[in-house]
Amino acid sequence: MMKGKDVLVIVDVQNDFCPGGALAVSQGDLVVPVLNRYIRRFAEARLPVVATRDWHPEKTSHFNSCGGVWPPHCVQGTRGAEFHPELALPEDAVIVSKGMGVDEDSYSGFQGAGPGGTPLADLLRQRGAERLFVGGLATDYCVKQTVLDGLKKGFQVVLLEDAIRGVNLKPGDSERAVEEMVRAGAERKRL
Ligand code: VGL
Ligand code: ZN
Repeated sequence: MMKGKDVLVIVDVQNDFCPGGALAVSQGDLVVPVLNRYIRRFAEARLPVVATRDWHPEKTSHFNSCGGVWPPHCVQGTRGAEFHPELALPEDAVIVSKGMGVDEDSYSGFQGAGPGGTPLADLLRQRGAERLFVGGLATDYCVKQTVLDGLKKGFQVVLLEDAIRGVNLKPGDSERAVEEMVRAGAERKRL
């Protein structure tokens, strides 16, 4: 099932996207126990774990307070921007931050950077990644864009279907997002 060149990519499992948060995704917290099982498997196999985070400044055109569509969320340094407290990230998980600009949406983890400002694609290539296992929040935004970019950049992608939840601004957005990812070449998988 997993092999040497696999990397687990956990997208934006942050308090603000979970129930009670500023941009809560319905049942967003339910991805946590599923992802924790993948984290354990990857850690036992000594395979890398990457966690992306939405990491916004206080003022950004991404927020409805500045002309965007979203209520302010995941502001750098706030509790809402922290990873869900039960997400059991390994010590050596690579954290990738995105959405730091004042004039960008940056839904894709591939628009983000890790330690030293290294872009996600470079971090993955440095680790020999060939296949990405992707789960997290939100299906119809950051998960979708991260999966589509990963495929464009030549990675195989396994979409962890029971470890994703969507915003669904319009009913059905998440289902359509999954279809789009599969059409683009993602493989779907459940625990
Ligand atoms: C996201 C909406 C706004 C996401 C981030 O992580 O999917 N969605 N910012
Ligand atoms: Zn955001």
